[in-house]
Amino acid sequence: MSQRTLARYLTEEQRHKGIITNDLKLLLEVVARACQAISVAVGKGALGGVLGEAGSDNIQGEAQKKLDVLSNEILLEANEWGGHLAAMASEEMDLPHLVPHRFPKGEYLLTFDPLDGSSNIDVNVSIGTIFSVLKCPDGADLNTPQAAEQAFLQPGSAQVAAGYAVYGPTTLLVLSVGDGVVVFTLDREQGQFVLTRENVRIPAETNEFAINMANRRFWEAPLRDYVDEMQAGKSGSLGKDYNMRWVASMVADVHRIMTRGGIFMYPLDEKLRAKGGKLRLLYEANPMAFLVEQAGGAASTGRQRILDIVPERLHQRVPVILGSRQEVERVVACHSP
Ligand code: P6P
Repeated sequence: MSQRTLARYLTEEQRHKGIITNDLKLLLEVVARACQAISVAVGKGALGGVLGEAGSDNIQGEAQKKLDVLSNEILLEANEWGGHLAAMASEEMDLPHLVPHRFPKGEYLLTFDPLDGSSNIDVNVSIGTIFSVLKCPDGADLNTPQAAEQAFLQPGSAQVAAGYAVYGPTTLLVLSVGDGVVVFTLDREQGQFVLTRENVRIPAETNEFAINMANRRFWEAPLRDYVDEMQAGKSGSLGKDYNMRWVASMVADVHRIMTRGGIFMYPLDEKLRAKGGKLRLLYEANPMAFLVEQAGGAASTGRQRILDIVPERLHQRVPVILGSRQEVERVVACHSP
């Protein structure tokens, strides 16, 4: 059987399921091509002169890596001209980026973390691009970047598509348009993404958890007690031994969970309480929550379903507990009064 490329998958979804418009198909193909370009830049590393600091900070007050800035520029330039987008928002930009007047505007909004896990770039650990697609509300004020922010403040349940690329031993594109989760592998010789896995399902149970244990002293008691029980293994109340992984690259940790199950936790902790959490809602938590739920998993702040949160700010942060549904539900239950 001939290979099913991304273009063929999207065409067939459009033809048979009627859940993809031409503009959404173009948007996703453009984003995929941008991820291919980012994959090439990431793969060059020191040979491409793209390692190290860019010498600037983003709105998060985080020092930007050269590849953060380059990846952001690749996504902006790729998406400006197609006529499928009204505006974009990125972890690396304070305000939304409006489609320039010289290009037609479309009906979609795109948010992205252009290169997530960039602290891992210089140590050659998997990193990735996370993206989320929303419909632009009718009548949205897109006259200025400041005014355009309001259009993005939609709950994650309003997403029409979400995905991530993971730049690891292979470059993968993991995508959902609301019809389950599929995985494409980049065929570097042909220069296109080829469908390699359909109907991704996250096992409901797991014995593997992902959390940065160095923050234990800052966690709220319910979460701390739960993780202690995971560490207690068979002799504890959970009655089974657990394994732990922490890549410190959300895309890599989430992809492991999409592949074999697990629970990923970046909970609220005392040093982050004022900020609301570590991970950003619009372009990290929401797209990952959409994908995880589409694969049968669950995604919560510990107290609320992530996809139900109505954002108040573009770069709002939230606690994230996501992955195998039974495990997430147990963690949520331990937060219940
Ligand atoms: P820590 C990467 O900077 C990131 O935003 C996520 O990809 C990752 O899960 C988390 O931060 C790692 O945070 O505190 O363990 O370095």
